[in-house]
Formats: sequence, C-alpha cells, structure tokens
Amino acid sequence: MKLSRPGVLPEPVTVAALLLKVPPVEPTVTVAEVLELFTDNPKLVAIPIVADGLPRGIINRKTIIEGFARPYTRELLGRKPIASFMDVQPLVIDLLTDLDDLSHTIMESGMHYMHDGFIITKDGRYAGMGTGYDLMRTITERTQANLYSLAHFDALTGLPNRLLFLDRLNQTMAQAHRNERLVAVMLLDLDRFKAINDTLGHTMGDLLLKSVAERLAECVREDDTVARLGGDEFTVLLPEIRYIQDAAAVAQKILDALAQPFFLDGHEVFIGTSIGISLYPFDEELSALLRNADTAMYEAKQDGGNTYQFYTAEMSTASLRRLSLEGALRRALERGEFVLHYQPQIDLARDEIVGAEALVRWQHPDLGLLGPMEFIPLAEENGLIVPLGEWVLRTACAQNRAWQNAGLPPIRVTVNLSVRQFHQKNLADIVARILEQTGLDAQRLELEITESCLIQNTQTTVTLLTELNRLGVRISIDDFGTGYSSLAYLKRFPIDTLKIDRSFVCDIDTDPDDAAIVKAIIALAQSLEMHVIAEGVETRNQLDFLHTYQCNEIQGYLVSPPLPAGDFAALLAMDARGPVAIRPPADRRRPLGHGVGGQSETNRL
Ligand SMILES: Nc1nc2c(ncn2[C@@H]2O[C@H](COP(=O)(O)OP(=O)(O)OP(=O)(O)O)[C@@H](O)[C@H]2O)c(=O)[nH]1
Ligand SMILES: [Mg+2]
Repeated sequence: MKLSRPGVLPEPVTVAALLLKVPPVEPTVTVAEVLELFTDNPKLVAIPIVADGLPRGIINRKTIIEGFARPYTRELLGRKPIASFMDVQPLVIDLLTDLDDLSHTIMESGMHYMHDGFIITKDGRYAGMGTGYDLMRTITERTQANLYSLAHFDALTGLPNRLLFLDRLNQTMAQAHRNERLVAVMLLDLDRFKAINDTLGHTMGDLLLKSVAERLAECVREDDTVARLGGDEFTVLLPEIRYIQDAAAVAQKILDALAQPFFLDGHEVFIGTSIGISLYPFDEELSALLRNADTAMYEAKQDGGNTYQFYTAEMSTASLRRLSLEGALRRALERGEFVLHYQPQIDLARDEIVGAEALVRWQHPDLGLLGPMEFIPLAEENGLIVPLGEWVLRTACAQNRAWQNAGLPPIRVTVNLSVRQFHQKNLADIVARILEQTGLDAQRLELEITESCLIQNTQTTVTLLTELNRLGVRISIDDFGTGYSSLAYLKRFPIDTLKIDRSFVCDIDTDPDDAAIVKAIIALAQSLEMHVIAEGVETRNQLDFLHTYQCNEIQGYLVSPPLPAGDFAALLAMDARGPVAIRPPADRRRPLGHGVGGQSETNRL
C-alpha cells in the first residue's frame, strides 16, 4: 500500500461513498414483478420500496428468492403486493453522514451484522441504497489504512517514521544490489533545536519541525524518502545515485533550503542542521549504514554544525575528485588533453612487432597523466565516451597511417570500443568514414570489444560485426575467458582474434588451473582458425609457456609498456633493423591505472 505523504490518516468520507443508484419500486407492485427484477439482474442484492420519494422499506434478494422457491407459495403469493413482505424498519442514513461515525454507531449499538439500507438526502428523500457488504468492506479498508498510517507515519509531520524508513531502506538495498547503484543514507539532526523549544515554546518547536519536514520533502525527488526518526532527527534516503557527489549535492541543497529563515506565527526563526552520510555498498549492512551515518552526523556537529560529512574521508575525497573531474572531462576533448599511448604486440613465430594497442590517457592540467580507470567510467556515464571513442579511433588510424608514410614497417593498430560505442547505431559508417579520411587500409585496423558487447542485442550485433568484417576490419575479443564465455557466439560472430586475459597469463607458470585455461583457449582459437594473443606478459617463463603452446602473439611489460607515439615509432624502427624484439625495456615506467601486476588496463579505450 502506498500512501501519499504527508496526511497521516485517511481523509473523512461520507456515506455517499457507498451510494448505489438502484431504481426503487412502489409498495403496490406485485411479488411476481419483484421476483422478475431479481432474476433479471443477478447482481441485485436488494430493492428499495419508495412511495412519494420517501423510503418505505427494503426487499432482500434472499427473502424473495428463497420464499418463492417453494412451489405452493408461488401462485398464491405471486399476485400479492410487495408491501406485505418488506422489511418495514430499514436503516435510513443521511448522505452526508461520516462513514467513521456510522461505523462507530453501528458497533456501539452491538449490531453483529450489517443491513442493507437506504441512503437519503438531507431532506429525507430517497437517494439510493447502500449495502451492508460495501459498508463492511469500506470500514475494514479504512481501519487497515488507519492502522498502517499510525504504524508507519509520523503524526506530527506526516512523514514516514522510522519503521517505514527501515522498510524502504531494506528494499532499496536489495534493488541497488541488482542495479549496481549507490544508495545514500543521510541522517540529519537539527542544530540547537532545544533552544527553540526553550525560548519560543514547544508548540512553536512543533511548528518548526513541520516546516522543516516540508522543506526537506521539496529538496528531493519522487523516489527519495524523507523520514522523521523522532525528536529533531530526520533521514533522507536516496535510493539510486550514480556518483558519490550526487549525495553531496542533495546535502548541500538541503543545507541551503534550511538556511532560509522560517516564519512561524510572526517569528522569524533560523535553524541549521548537521548531516551525516553513509553509502551502500561502501557499507553493506543496514546496521552499519545507520551507525556510520550517525558517526558522520556527529562529526558534522563537531565541525560546528550546519554542514555535511561523509562517513569516511575516502568517500569525501573520492567525491570531490570526481566532482572536479566531471567538469574538466567535458572540456578536455576540446582542449586536446587526451593522448594515446601504444603498446607493441609481438608475433612469436616471426619475433617482430606486428601491432600496437592504442590506449588513452588524459593529460590533466593539475593532476598529471591519468589512466583510463580514472575517467572512462565517468565518460561512460555522461555520454562523453562516444565522441572520445571516435577521437581515439581517428587518432589511432591517422597515427598508424603516419608511421607507414614515414617508411616504418606496416603494422596493425588495435582500438578498444566501449559497450556504449559498440551499440551506437552508425558505428560501421563511422569506422568506414575514418578509414577513408585517414587513408588507412582496413586490414591495418583491429577493433577490440569485450564479451559483454556480444551478449546483448544478438541480431544487431551480428549485423554490425558482419558490416565491419565486410569493410575488412579485424575484430578481437578482449579479456577472453573472464566473461560469459558462451562458446556458441564464437562460431556465430565473425571474430578474428581472442585475447587471453592478463589474469590467466599472470600465473601460468605457477597455477595449473590458469595454465590449463590458457592452453584450452589457444587450442580453441586454433581449431576455430582464430588468431590468439596473450596480454600482460611480464616474465620469460610466461613467454616460454606461450611459445610452447603456440600462442600467436603477446604483449606486456616483458616487451614494453604502452609508449607515447614517438617512442613507439623509435622502437618500431629499431625492431625493423634487428631481430630481437623481446627484451626487457630499459625504461620500466610505472603503469597507469590500478591493478594486479601493476599494468592492468581494465577500462576500455
Ligand atoms: N517541539 C518538539 N521538541 C521535541 C520533539 N521531540 C524532541 N524534541 C526536543 O528536541 C530536542 C532534540 O535534542 P538534541 O538534538 O539532542 O538537542 P539540540 O538542541 O538540537 O542540540 P544539537 O542537536 O546537539 O545541536 C530535545 O530538546 C527534545 O526535547 C517534538 O516532537 N517537538
Ligand atoms: Mg538536535
């Protein structure tokens, strides 16, 4: 049951709510005629008898139908006027009678069941009928609603109370778990509220609590819950937020809204509030969420009040950092702050560089060079991933063409596509146009997608991959083995390359399971006549293993980290002169992004 807020108890309702417009009959109609009315309309439970517009009695279906089921009375009584069978003391109720009053009257008079009755206008004329059944049902519903309201809403403010809040929080956590969203729990406690009670009186204090409740409700969206926990404590539940700073924004909005003076009964009153915020799934248990919001609220009070505080410092710095990144990210593309780095891919049989994976970095004016983990999720969320992805594609193609023009050995460039880009309607057109504009041969471009791209919209995916295939562009599946791994799609889609995820490569020489998986992927690729490449190769042992099982290509720190375009060109030139491509690089620069082995590039592009 979803009751609107505020309004704790149901509005009063009059008997008119029960009104059934049943056409009455005159007292002189015969029993046979009444019987016919009942048999014609099986839903009719009673017929009122009205003379000169005034109620005279009521005929119940049961009385008439049962009475006339007996054969010997049928003929005899059929012609008698109905007046002789009617209940002559019907319940007569004014249209405007309050339903709750009526139910009280009925219960106090000790009636155990309810009659069908007349409903009359104020001047006593027949208006319609009400049935005992409808009356009973309506009263029951209202009683339930009353009980529900009393149990779940705060009587003073009409807001959900602690019980309903906990209920919603529970549901919300379950949903957020499914949708992978954040939930924010804000705990508010008014600052120095006691002073209002002490100086202006408790009634004025109550009035302020009501006004605060109204303002809070105005600060949030329909799906959010504002509740009063008791005293001067409120909570705000944001069931579905994307970023931590969304919670910060709502908290600030609340502070701003409450900062406006309240005018209560001629007094101008100011009140501040301290807000503590906890987040699911940072805290996974309901009790932890509440406890931590409380701790954070207490800290906000310690800071002097009228402020908000996240439970952990980690959350607030994450929030601030993202907040500032979000704005900067939008401008970064125009300002040309993105750069591509290229990681060489080595053909093991030929022992030479045959490809480069293009990886995007953001040269942030203040924060320095940022890896994809820092900004790709944000770009995915705010849609920037689409223009950014197109920029990456164009830049990588142009770069590859430039290397060829400079006389370097022709190689293939691999560009990662995000799921969102992949599902763009005109992706194949964009790719074709970029190839044409940059003059790069389609064979020299490989698009890398994740398994998750293939799971959704299978038919459109087949169409798209077929179109790309027809252009001559190669398709590679990234992180192979970590996703849903339905082998069926490998046959169904035109895929050229499988890329073995670094997490398997990392332990091939120590973990027999990983070794078995890698061997299986290589064998699978061979039998499907696909190309196979291992990423994250860092040691000689891993290389030897991959060599033994005839993996086609590798990439990883053993050869080189991702390099700026100039450095990559130098490496490529050197590779063309000498045979030994596989050598630990002199410059083992620190990788960007987070991850095991220090070189994970878990995000797309
Ligand atoms: N008018 C009114 N006051 C209430 C109600 N329920 C609790 N209070 C009072 O609200 C005050 C809340 O206590 P606190 O939050 O600890 O006191 P405070 O003055 O706000 O102090 P800080 O929160 O520490 O800034 C207490 O003085 C309660 O008596 C209510 O329904 N109406
Ligand atoms: Mg307080």
